[in-house]
Formats: sequence, C-alpha cells, structure tokens
Amino acid sequence: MNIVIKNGTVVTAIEEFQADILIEDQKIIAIGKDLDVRGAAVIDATGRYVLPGGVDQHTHFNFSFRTATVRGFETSNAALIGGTTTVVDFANQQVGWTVKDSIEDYMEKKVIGKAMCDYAFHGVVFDPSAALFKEITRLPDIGVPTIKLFMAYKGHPYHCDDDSVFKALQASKESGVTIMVHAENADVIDVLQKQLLAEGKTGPYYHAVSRPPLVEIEATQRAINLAAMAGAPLFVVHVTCKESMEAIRDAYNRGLPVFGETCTHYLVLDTENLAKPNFEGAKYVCSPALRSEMHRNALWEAIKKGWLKCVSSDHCGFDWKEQKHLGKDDFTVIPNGAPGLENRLAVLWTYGVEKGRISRQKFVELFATAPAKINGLFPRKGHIGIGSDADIVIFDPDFKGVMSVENSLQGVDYCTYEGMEQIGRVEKVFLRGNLTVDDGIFIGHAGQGEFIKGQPFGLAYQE
Ligand code: DUC
Ligand code: ZN
Ligand code: ZN
Repeated sequence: MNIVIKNGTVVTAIEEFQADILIEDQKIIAIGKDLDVRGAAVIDATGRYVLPGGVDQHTHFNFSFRTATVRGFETSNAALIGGTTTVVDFANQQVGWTVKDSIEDYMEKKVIGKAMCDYAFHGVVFDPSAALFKEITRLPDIGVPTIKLFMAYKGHPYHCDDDSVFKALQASKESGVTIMVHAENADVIDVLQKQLLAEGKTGPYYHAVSRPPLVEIEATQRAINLAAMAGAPLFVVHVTCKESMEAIRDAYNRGLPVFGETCTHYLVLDTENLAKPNFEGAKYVCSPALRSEMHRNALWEAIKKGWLKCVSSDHCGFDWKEQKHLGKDDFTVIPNGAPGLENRLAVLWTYGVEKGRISRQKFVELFATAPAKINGLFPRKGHIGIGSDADIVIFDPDFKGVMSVENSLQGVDYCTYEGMEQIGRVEKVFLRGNLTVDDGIFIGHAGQGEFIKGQPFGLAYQE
C-alpha cells in the first residue's frame, strides 16, 4: 500500500518547505501539495520536521582491541531510533585474504540476517601486500569505493606505515576509490605511552597526554603531502583539532582534493571527561583523544563553514565493566572507542541547531546528504527527492529530555552522553518505506537491513 506523509515541514540540505510526500515500493514518488493520494495510508506530520534518514559513515560494528570486541550488527536498531537509516561500517581485511573475501565473510557471518538498518562498507587495510594495492582498483566492482588505513596503533595488526598509505593513494585514483586515513603519529604515541607508564602514570587521563594534538596534526599534514605526491584525493576521518582542520582547509584552498569529517563526541566532550574518578574516565578513551574547548569551538566553525564535510559517530561499543576495565592498571590497554550511533542526531540538533550554531539545512547536510555523497550513495540515500529511497525521519522538535543508557538499544553498558540535555526526538522512521520506529520505539526486525553498493568517484573527486 502507498503511504503519504502529510502536513510536515520537509527539510533538505538546501531548503525547507511545507509539502506532502508520497511513497510507493520503497521509493519517494511524489513531493508537493494536493497530490493524488487516493488509497494511500496517511501519516500526519503536523508540527513535525520531515528529514532524510541519516547516513553515519563511520561505525565499527566489527572492531577488536587486543582481546575485546565490539557489539555487532545485533545492535544496529540503535541507528534507527537515532534517526540513522544507513551506516557505512568499517569492514576489516583479514590477513592473507582479499578485501572482497573478507567483506563477503563478514557479511555472511555477522551482518546478513542481523542488520536492522541499511549498510555499506569501507574496507580496512590489515595486509598491505602487493595484491592489496592491485585489489584497490577493483573495489568499486563490489560496491565498496572507500578504504581506510590506520596510521596510528603501532604494534596492532591494522597499523600501516607511510609506504602503505602512499601506495594505496597511488592505486586509488584511477578507479575513483577514496582513501580514508586515521591520522596519528604511531611512533610518537608509542614512545609517550612507554614513558608515561614508566613514570607510574597509568590512569585513563594519560591516554590524552600520550596523544596530544600534535601527533594528529603531524600525521594529517603528512597524509596531505603523501596524497599530493600521489596526485590522489584524501579523506581524513575523525578530525579533532583546530590545526588539523586548518591543514585540510588550507590544502583544499590550494587546490588539493583533501577533505575531512569530525565526530559527535569531539563537538561536545573534552579532555576533562577522561579525568573522571573511579575509572569513569575510561568510558571516554577513544582515538584520537578528546580535546579542549578551543578545539571544540574550531570544529563547530569548521562544520558550519564546510571546512569539514560531515559529522559521524565513530560508534564503537565496548562495555565499561568488563572490557574497558582490562586497562584498569594501564591506560594503553583500555579498548579505544565509545558508543554514539544512537545519539548523533540528538547531539547535532541540541548543541548545533538549538544553540544557533548551524541551520537546519546544514544539519541535514552534515547528518545525511554529505556522507551519502562521500560514499557514492547519493541521491539514493541521504536526500528527500523523487526516486530516492523512502528513508524518512519524522522529528518532534518540542520534546525535552536527557540522553541516557536507559532505553538505549546500543547494547553497551554506558552512554557517552549520559545526562546531557536533549531537545527534539525521533518520533517515526521509515526505512525504504517501511515504518520501523513508531513513537520512538523500534518495531522492525533483524535482517531487514540491506547492503547498498556505493559508487566510485564520490564527493572527494567532485568538489
Ligand atoms: N578509534 C576509536 O576510538 N575506536 C575505533 C577505532 C579508532 O580509530
Ligand atoms: Zn580511526
Ligand atoms: Zn573509527
């Protein structure tokens, strides 16, 4: 049966207007006033904003840090109650395997039958062999036009050196693959970690001390130079500090195709969270580390002005009690990562739109449209337009509450934003035309999420 969403204010990345939206066979087929909607089920959105379903281009449903592994796609309904209908998840290459086989294996064992939101993938390099660099050119054939390299994490299986980053950049450009980097200087972090531990500085706060802004700034500048030498576009993930952002902005202004994102937690949390007593600080151990208010303000300006392209969650769900406590006596073994998939809309709306830092249009761009473009999913995803998937959020702007682990679907024993004010609420969500959240409650089922293939030559090749 067709569905019509009536009387709402439709918000896109460029405008907002009063209109009805007609949905048929998972797609938006008409937008306007006085549509012929005979026979359609009517959803009344009076007093509500009608937003495109969010695209979170940075989730780790599959990540391990030493022995600890994150919550998987069994918790992907958390995306939906948070207004995100598509995630682009980091799919790790297995050592000795192709990226293609690794992703197929991941899908078969951990995604299909479990995913509740739609999903696409970035590859993640674990085995930078000659075969891998050849394979990069073929990744678009499997609908994966992006691949990430970790410049950080010395001694971990996913650490990559400059040799690998440069070769990946060289391999990427002909076939429109976007190289993403986690930019931190692995050697300097390793030295600082060892020195701090030798001085008996073992608590979570020293995570930030071992990863000062300059380790990120240096690696970001290096990655930009490697990309320039390779003549390839570059996308820097989770940018946290002013000078890294400025390096990206200035490179772009010099004519280089260099782009970046930031993440929700870097906009509203800071280093002081890591100093919380009773090992609470471990909840905020993620990399790069949280920064000061000066950097937060610079990031808000950057997303408003378009110097950083989108805001992701870097969702990475390790429990505090069992998993973060592995690093009780040594901050270097605290699993890196924090959950946030469910809170991305609430944080951006409450602390961005409601505080007057960004417009509703900019919100939609950062939350849905730009990440869809970066990953070759636009205009199918991230947009309310004729022919787009009917991924639609009906948003109540009048709700007032707080963010909490209570009622969370993230499957993690804490909320990164516990107790913080929340204005507005995701009331209903349609995933390809199917009502999957109603009155804020998930009503869908495991396995309803579909694999969405990304197209090559995304935003990093276009802007
Ligand atoms: N940083 C995190 O905090 N978690 C996952 C991976 C990463 O780079
Ligand atoms: Zn990272
Ligand atoms: Zn990440």
